[in-house]
Amino acid sequence: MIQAETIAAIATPPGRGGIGIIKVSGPLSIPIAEKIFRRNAAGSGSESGPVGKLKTYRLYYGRIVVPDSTITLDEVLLAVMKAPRSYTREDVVEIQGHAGPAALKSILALILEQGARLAEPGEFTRRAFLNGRIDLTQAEAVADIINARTDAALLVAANQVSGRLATAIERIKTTLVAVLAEIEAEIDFPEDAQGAFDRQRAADLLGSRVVSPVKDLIERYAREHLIRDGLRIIIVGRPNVGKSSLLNCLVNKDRAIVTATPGTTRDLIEEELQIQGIPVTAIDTAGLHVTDDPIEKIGIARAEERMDNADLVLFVLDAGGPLTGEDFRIRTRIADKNSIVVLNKIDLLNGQRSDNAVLPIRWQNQPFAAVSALTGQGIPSLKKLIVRTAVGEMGGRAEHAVLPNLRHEMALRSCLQFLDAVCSGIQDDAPAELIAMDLGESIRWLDRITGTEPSVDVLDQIFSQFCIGK
Ligand SMILES: Nc1nc2c(ncn2[C@@H]2O[C@H](COP(=O)(O)OP(=O)(O)OP(=O)(O)O)[C@@H](O)[C@H]2O)c(=O)[nH]1
Ligand SMILES: [Mg+2]
Repeated sequence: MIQAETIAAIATPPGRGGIGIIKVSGPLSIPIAEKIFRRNAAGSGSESGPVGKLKTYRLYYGRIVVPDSTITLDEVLLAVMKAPRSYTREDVVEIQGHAGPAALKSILALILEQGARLAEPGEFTRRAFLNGRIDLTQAEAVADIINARTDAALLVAANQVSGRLATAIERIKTTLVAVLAEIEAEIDFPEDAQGAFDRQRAADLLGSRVVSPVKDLIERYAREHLIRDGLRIIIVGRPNVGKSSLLNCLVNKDRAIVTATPGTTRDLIEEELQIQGIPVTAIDTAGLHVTDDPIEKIGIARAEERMDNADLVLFVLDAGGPLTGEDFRIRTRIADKNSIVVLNKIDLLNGQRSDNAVLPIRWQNQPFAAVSALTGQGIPSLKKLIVRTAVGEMGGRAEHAVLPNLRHEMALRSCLQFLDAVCSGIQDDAPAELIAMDLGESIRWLDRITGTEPSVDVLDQIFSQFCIGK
């Protein structure tokens, strides 16, 4: 399904850099390159052969020129990758030029003038999918590689690009298709196929080769999706308990201003860190309390707003003094949130009181950590607790390297519903036609994961998350 239109885009991030790359894909890519590329230095002798004669997968040195003029836009390296052996399976031309805000844009503009159009986000990868080079899970993994924030996330994505998830899905599907074939034989040729569909055997096969691997995948999503999607934690507490100090301690740098004056932090401060390979976004907030200060009020409103879409709340208390009414109010505010009580400043206790003696009894059966943001005491345990509270105990993680995303997980759940129907149909001796229908539905849900017959909506949704030029 080769597309008629030729698309082009700058594939490297904006800004200044050593080199930048422009990608062109489609039927016009080679003719356009022929018009604008010259394989010689400016002012030197004759022009070399047409670009169509260039060998595929080789870099050629030359210039980008404005056709019918003496204007040279840039000195470049150019590569031609001929269909079908290219990223999109179409003719692809890649031009490496100097990366500056103006340089690449002027080459791109020239290419567009010659009949290409600007590529949409993810359109190169979309073509790779539409032309059958990769399945949908592999296309999604390309975006995951680009977005990976930690080594563990990258490992998962890289494995998915090679098709590990698609292979796992195909394996499950093979069993389903075999069982469906047996049922259909019984439906179509009831006399000949006597005994072809052994219900007990089918039930066993579905249980071990289909239902349990599907459940495994769903469970893996639940346990490990944060490796890819990241974890958002928000640090809250009344003024001066050491929230900003805690943020600095977690990210290991002097990021937020810390002073002995309550009300130091007014805005949200966001920093990235990683804990056990999980990308974590930590947000420090303004101390929550009743105040007339208009700036603080805005800060507090922002903190409250962010609290609602955080995965985990770190509720900080000050071990240097008794709990206050403010602490109790915040405690009520976050009652329905996934939270950890962090008792800070335990260095002030001097071993006089036990760490959590200051906590009322009923607070104690929730995740709790005693730390000192000043000395770093207790921070490693807090980090472990953060992961445990957010994800539970993680298994082998990235080594499994098959990790469904939310879209896959939803399809797997639907598949599982039909599988349940199939299994109870077999048990209750339901008519073969009914069982076959449910089997067919369960197969269709698996097909949606790899994208055998995807809807345009699904494709738009997936590829719009890409950047332009990929
Ligand atoms: N002894 C001791 N002092 C700490 C510790 N953590 C923070 N402090 C001190 O407590 C004071 C307040 O710290 P911040 O980190 O600014 O507190 P905050 O909760 O961000 O305060 P606001 O932004 O005003 O809400 C500073 O003087 C810190 O040095 C700790 O673990 N031990
Ligand atoms: Mg602060």
